[in-house]
Amino acid sequence: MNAEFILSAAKPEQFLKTDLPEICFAGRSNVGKSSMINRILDRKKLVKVGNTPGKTRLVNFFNIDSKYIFTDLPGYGYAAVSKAERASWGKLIEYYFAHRKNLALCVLLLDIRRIPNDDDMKMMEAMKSRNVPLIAVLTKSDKLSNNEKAKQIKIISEKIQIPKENLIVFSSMTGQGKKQVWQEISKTSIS
Ligand SMILES: Nc1nc2c(ncn2[C@@H]2O[C@H](COP(=O)(O)OP(=O)(O)OP(=O)(O)O)[C@@H](O)[C@H]2O)c(=O)[nH]1
Ligand SMILES: [Mg+2]
Repeated sequence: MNAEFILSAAKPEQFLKTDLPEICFAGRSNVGKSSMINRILDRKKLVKVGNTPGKTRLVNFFNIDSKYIFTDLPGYGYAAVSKAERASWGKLIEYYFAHRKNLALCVLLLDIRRIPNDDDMKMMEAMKSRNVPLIAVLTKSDKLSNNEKAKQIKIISEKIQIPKENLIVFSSMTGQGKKQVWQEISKTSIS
């Protein structure tokens, strides 16, 4: 599979112009968005992975086999971000979900170890405001024991009101969940 970085956008005018079905990845800063994209494409360094949270500040567009566009959205909830930056992030995201015509699938990433917070719930609402499928992916599953995982899956499922069976448990380290993610992606189309 050919995966290629196309462009980074700091403002809506710079968003990629395309008719391909687009899959967006969003979640808290440091949740593992960039790592997930690398992992499902089997490309170690296609997307920069940060040691410092808040690494991805721009909307990054990738062309996947001229079949899909993957969009890595900038993370939210990073404390050391100025008010102005937060506001510009908000505008960018709002615009993205309001106007992205080719949006075909939203992927909400949640750290399996955390209870989704207000920011996560707001992101989910933004995604739901569009009538496109939404999948919730619980990242960093390698960090928990099976017991702890089961507990967290239940808590998160109740909080975000998505049945447990529909949550995708994922690890960029082990590749767990990769197949399920591709199953969802391959169902996408733009109506
Ligand atoms: N153990 C483990 N670590 C992970 C996993 N996914 C990501 N990480 C680590 O978590 C940190 C953040 O990962 P990124 O992929 O940069 O996260 P991001 O969501 O893109 O972060 P921002 O771009 O800052 O919003 C990095 O140190 C990754 O190596 C995972 O599945 N398992
Ligand atoms: Mg990132």
